[in-house]
Amino acid sequence: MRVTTLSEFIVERQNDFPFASGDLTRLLSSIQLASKIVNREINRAGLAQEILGKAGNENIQGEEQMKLDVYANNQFIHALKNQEEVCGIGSEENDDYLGQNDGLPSTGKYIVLMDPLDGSSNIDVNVSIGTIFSIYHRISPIGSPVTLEDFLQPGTHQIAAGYVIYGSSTMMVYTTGKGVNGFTLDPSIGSFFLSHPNLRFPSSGNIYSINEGNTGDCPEGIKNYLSWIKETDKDTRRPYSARYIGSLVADYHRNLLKGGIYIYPPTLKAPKGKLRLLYEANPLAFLTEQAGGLCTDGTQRIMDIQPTELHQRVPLFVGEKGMVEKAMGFI
Ligand code: P6P
Repeated sequence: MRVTTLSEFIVERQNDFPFASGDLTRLLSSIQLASKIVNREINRAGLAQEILGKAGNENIQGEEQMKLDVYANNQFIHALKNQEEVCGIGSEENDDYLGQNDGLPSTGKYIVLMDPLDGSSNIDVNVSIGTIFSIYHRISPIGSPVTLEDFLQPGTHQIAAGYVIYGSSTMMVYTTGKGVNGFTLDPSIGSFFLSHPNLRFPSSGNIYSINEGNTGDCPEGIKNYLSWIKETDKDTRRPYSARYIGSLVADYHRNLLKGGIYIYPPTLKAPKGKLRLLYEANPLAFLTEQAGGLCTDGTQRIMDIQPTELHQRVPLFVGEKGMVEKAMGFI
């Protein structure tokens, strides 16, 4: 079978875009580059912290040791700035969006929203973590300063979305609206290779991912659903299997490959859920629908939600279509 690298794939697929001038190609390639740099730092984080913790707060190059999520944020911002295609960046790590005052060109056509390193608290215990990104065309005129409205677009306007999972292997999984494809990094070469073409949610899965410790104060319907999935019924593949890593990208990726549902419900502590609409729920929703799944806030399609704030939170029900529909039936 011919082996395709991510770079070749991006170029081959740029023709999916009418009038593609290669700028989305360059944007996706800059994300690829930053993910390789972040991957390298993550893989030595434990080692670096162990050794460098004794040598004071410096890393091997003598630079100030940064928290990895700040490091990842800086790397993705730097890579995106270099491409001149991006006029605005919204990041989980930055209270406000980045625009022309932060060195981004007003001539850029694209908006990028990202969680540069989700689940970073898991690094210290060597659990998989991830980067999540979402790409839009700007709606303000090219050449003008980027505006908040450029970022507050519904998920249906996304032109690309994806994640990088830094796990037992490092993978990039993304869509531009023509299906979902997964690429695995060969660290000995430094290239991502197409390893999971045309990913689809299997309908044979029965994994459910939720923090059961949070469900004491969640809506009654969800408690009833959680009782239903624990009953024994072969025809509906029950009881389901509980798998919850506490790292969104890792839980999502496993459920995409094996079939399952991830739920972060409204709780007393997080009445609107914990996860962020713009750079967690929407990109995963785009991937999910492209992979034949369903992604809602429990009542409506995530991608139909009109955002009102950069960091707004939403409840999240995401995964295999039939499983999500069943869960929604209990709410
Ligand atoms: P809880 C990590 O902090 C995160 O944002 C997601 O990666 C993860 O799925 C979720 O929060 C875990 O939250 O409340 O179960 O610890």
